[in-house]
Amino acid sequence: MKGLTLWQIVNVEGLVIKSTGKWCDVLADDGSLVACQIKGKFRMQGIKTTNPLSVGDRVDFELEEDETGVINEIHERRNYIIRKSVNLSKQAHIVAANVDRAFLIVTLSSPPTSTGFIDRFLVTADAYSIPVTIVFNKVDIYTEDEMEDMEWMENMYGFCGYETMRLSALHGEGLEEVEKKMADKINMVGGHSGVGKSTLVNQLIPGAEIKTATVSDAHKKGRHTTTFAEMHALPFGGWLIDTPGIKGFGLVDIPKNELHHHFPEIFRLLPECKFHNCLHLKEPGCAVRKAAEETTMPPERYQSYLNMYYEDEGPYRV
Ligand SMILES: Nc1nc2c(ncn2[C@@H]2O[C@H](COP(=O)(O)OP(=O)(O)O)[C@@H](O)[C@H]2O)c(=O)[nH]1
Ligand SMILES: [Mg+2]
Ligand SMILES: [Zn+2]
Repeated sequence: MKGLTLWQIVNVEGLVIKSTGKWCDVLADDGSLVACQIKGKFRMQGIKTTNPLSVGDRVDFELEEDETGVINEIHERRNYIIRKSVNLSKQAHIVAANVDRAFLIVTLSSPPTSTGFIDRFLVTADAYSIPVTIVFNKVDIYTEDEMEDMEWMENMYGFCGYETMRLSALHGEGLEEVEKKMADKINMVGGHSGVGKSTLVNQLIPGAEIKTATVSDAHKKGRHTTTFAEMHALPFGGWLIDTPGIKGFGLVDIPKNELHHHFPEIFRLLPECKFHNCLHLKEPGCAVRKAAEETTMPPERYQSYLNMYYEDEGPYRV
């Protein structure tokens, strides 16, 4: 903390870029990196969490004489992603907070990504209030048929209001557009295994895969854990959340009668349905069913909605 004496420091503000339980790395607003601990109890309403804070959190802390920090305030979150443990139903783990955008990496082949998976991802992201950009990767290897399928998906998701991009992470084509979108924001990347997430991350941050010890490691006791998310600084500004082994958001509770809120093109037709509480199933005068039948909205998306509504027990998982 250059230029400040201890008694002048009441609260320093910063961003949590790594959190492994008790200790975390906080990038203070003056640019210094401080290993911080949490003081006292932080509780979230409604859920019990195994970790009180996560990467992406903005915090206030006080600097101690040994140059570590003590966190005394976690700022209100714009959004946060939680992961519920399977066996302890009430326990949840906060994976990341204040995420600005998710990039869903999709491939038409090797491996193919189903629209069912894409739609589930979009629904859960929307439930978290996280905007999504759909990135079609490996465009360098697509056949003519696959290019046509991609164009069809671009049109469909474009109609719904989603932004799409084309990328060849391996060769760097389309990379600049992704970088522009990520700059100065907190970003995350999702998608099936094998679609090119690691390849993209390595293009964005050369050497990102090489894990280096950071300040909080020196204060940590016990075994190193790799299940916590980290934030990598993007060389062009902004952050990339690296969540080991995560392809989506995990579980999210969406009441069945609210599922249609998370299909933007369905939800915007609701005022035209005969009943204000129409769920677009068998109701008479449903504008959504009519639009799907007349293909003035993508019937595939309506089918996806029905699949999720009828087949999924919920909570939803991607
Ligand atoms: N042809 C081609 N191959 C790619 C591209 N991006 C990634 N790959 C390859 O796809 C495979 C899986 O990539 P990886 O980044 O490990 O995927 P992840 O499982 O999502 O992290 C690797 O063999 C990559 O070289 C691309 O744009 N074009
Ligand atoms: Mg990978
Ligand atoms: Zn309806």
